[in-house]
Amino acid sequence: SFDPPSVPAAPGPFPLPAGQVALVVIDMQRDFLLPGGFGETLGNDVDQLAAVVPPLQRVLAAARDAGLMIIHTREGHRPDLSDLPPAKLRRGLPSLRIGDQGRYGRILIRGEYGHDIIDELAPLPDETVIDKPGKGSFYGTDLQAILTEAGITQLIVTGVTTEVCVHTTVREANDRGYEALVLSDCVGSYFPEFQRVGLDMITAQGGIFGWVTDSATLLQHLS
Ligand code: TIU
Repeated sequence: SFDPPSVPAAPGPFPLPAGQVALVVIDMQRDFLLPGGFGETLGNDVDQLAAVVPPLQRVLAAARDAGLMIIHTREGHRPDLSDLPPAKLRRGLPSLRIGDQGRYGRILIRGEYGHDIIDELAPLPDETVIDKPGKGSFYGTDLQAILTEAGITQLIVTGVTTEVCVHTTVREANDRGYEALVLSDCVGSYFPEFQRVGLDMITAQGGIFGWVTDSATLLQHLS
């Protein structure tokens, strides 16, 4: 019998059928990773996310070499804020709100320097960039249509933050019938305990909404 390629993961092997796998890089934007961006205005220590960049650079390079579809997402809003629900604008006690002028342009607004992806992980011209108004990558976007058109069934999910946009995206993907593998060292949280528990939540109950492995294990099995 013929077994499709797979990669060791928790709670079990994650299938990597040829031509059906995409790498998803979530919200690796200056607004979340650099001081002076949206993440810091919310009161977070952005240094917590820096460790994700080197392993994610290696995975992105390997995925490009392997010919995987590459999808980058960016959380943000139209300059006129017409896609920003008042409830999201009002949320929390940030030092600057979405749309306010910050160090890198207007906070979380499309077209601004801070909204774009960090130089280390800049998309190539033939890669897909999804602009999303929410935490999930499916809500309010054409991601599902793009995946269907490309025949993708398996998502390798990376980016920030683990318990917010990564979780929301993986849960949305699971409910839509996709299988999602989260790379533990390629996702990051501002909160170490949320990173640990966020990963545990995915694989508990027999993998209730996904799989988890690390970048070194994936790189050994990506060809
Ligand atoms: N605040 C936080 O942890 N995350 C977000 O607001 N968005 C993403 O996770 N991208």
